[in-house]
Amino acid sequence: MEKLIITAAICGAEVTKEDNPNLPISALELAEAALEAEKEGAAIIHLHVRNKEGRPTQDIEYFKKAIDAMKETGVTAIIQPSTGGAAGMSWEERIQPVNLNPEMATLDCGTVNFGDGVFVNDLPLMRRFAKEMKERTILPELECFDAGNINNALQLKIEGLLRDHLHFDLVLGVPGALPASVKNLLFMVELLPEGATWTAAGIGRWQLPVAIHTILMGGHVRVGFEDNVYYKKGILATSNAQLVSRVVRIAEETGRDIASPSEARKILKIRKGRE
Ligand code: KMH
Ligand code: ZN
Repeated sequence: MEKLIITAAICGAEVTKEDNPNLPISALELAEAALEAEKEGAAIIHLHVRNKEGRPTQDIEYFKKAIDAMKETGVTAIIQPSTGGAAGMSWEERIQPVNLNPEMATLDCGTVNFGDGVFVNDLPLMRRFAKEMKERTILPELECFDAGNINNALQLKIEGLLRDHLHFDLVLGVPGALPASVKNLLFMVELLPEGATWTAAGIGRWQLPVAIHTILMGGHVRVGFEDNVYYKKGILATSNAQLVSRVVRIAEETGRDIASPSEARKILKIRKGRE
């Protein structure tokens, strides 16, 4: 099996310090959390940023500050800004971090209910984001919250808006989208095109079971506070790194080695063919 790429989704847009006081929010906290997660085995940092009030923002200046702080702290992991932001944001607001030319960024592949809100990703929005990422050689992580989202991603491929290598993130358990279960994970994986790589993320109490099944199935794993703030029932996680290190332990017990950031770049064919 391919080495396991672990993504740490360290902050997200929805959780708050009230949910877990260990949530990193400022640029410095994000940088420290990213470095700690990388030291434990994360090869990708999925990044959201917050403004001074702690609310989600897609302001490029906040992304720049956080990414600069990460680089200064010594983070070498792939930094993957979100272009999803929070439900209700305009596409103009969401697309901003792409202008920093990251190696990767998320590309959300369909409109879904998201809790009480609606997370809008119609095809014209998806085309616009995909085109921008293709021109800049940014690898999109094709975020799929429901089975039909995979087909939307494949539509972009048919239209020539994606480069050769496709990488998906299957997010299971968002309230309003596809619930998390092993059956649904298998169902989604079977819809993926040959040669694609994939990560899976389970929301809330599903983070661990989705990770365990994904390790055995040959996919890659996303954990972190964006999706889940607990270590186990009733016990908050002390850090994103703690959630990463548990995945590393489980993977090692099953004989699956962990990909370093540079190995992850090779597996995902990041920037291949650039220049
Ligand atoms: N916060 C969600 C509404 C992404 O990062 O691209 C969207 C999200 C997906 O987190
Ligand atoms: Zn996100």
